[in-house]
Amino acid sequence: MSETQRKLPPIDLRSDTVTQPTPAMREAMARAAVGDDVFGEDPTVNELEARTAALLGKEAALFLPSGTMSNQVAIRAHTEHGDEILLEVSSHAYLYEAGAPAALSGVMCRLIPGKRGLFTAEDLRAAVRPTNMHFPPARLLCVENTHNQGGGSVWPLEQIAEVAEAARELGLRTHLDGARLWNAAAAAGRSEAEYAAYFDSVNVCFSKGLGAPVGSAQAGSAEFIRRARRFRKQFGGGMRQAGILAAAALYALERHRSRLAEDHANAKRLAQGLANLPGLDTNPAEVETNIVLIRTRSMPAPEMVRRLQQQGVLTLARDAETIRAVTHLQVSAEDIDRALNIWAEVVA
Ligand code: TLP
Repeated sequence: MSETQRKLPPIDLRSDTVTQPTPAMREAMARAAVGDDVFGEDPTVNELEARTAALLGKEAALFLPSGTMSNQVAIRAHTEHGDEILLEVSSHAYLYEAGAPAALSGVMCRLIPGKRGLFTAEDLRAAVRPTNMHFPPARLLCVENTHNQGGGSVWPLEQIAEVAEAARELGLRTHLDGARLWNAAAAAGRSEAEYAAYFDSVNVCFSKGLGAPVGSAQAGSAEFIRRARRFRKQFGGGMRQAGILAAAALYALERHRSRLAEDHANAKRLAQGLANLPGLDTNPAEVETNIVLIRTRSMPAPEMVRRLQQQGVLTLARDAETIRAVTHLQVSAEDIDRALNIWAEVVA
């Protein structure tokens, strides 16, 4: 390691969840008017909920502590115990939420095979079982956009329309895990509301690409959000003077939503650089947003992650042969170039 590299802070590409609130965001948090949100009296939370509902073109929204709770409150509010929900095989709500659909909602998960997290109306139809006393009733379809395990893949709006139409014909309710819907909208040149229009409920996260420290929101009809609010309380997510957190989310919506294209350009820059290195498989054409998947041929992914970390580049091993790198607010183009230099040393 060179002397200059040793002195520089690490480049953290593990996730877009690692961002630190900026000084201006902290000031907005300190200034926030607050009240008891369980009583509905926090003006800043109320403002954030109204703003999120308007952005997504829904009647109402609900502020929640995390994307996981937001997805799971949606699943609980849409279903009864013993129902079946349909999700893509590598979706976050199925893979990475600690078994919550079974534990909290008592539902069966039926998995839809996908390509980079996306599937077709035909795939959905093939997965839904007919109405029959022996089968759990299929109740809810969950879609993820962008798709995390798909490498930040973006659903074309037309494909969403076809899948949503099939879901309607099959009598399914629909939920969108839009933890990174902001990124999808920016990349597709669509509004978040255009995507949200196809779903009964939508989760969005403020603590990923937007850079707020905490918080997600769920949007839907006023009636659905009333029901979701009860389950948020039941799951222990009723917060009190949460306006301090909502202020960060509002700040992030105003100031950071418009800069996501920078993260996408940096992810592309990283993928293009990595594509030129030996022993790695990266496809820059598949990098649509802020997530880069890198297949490691020369050594196991966890070993490469360890060596990169020693040199000040933090990444995550997704599995034995794939590394995930995510760009965000606190990663610059210069950081990407520095990371590429270090990566070149590691594979050499
Ligand atoms: N994803 C995190 C980890 O949990 C893997 C990450 O680093 O990407 N939906 C999607 C699509 C997500 O990617 C995540 C978080 C969530 C939901 C859950 O959000 P949180 O972490 O706020 O519970």
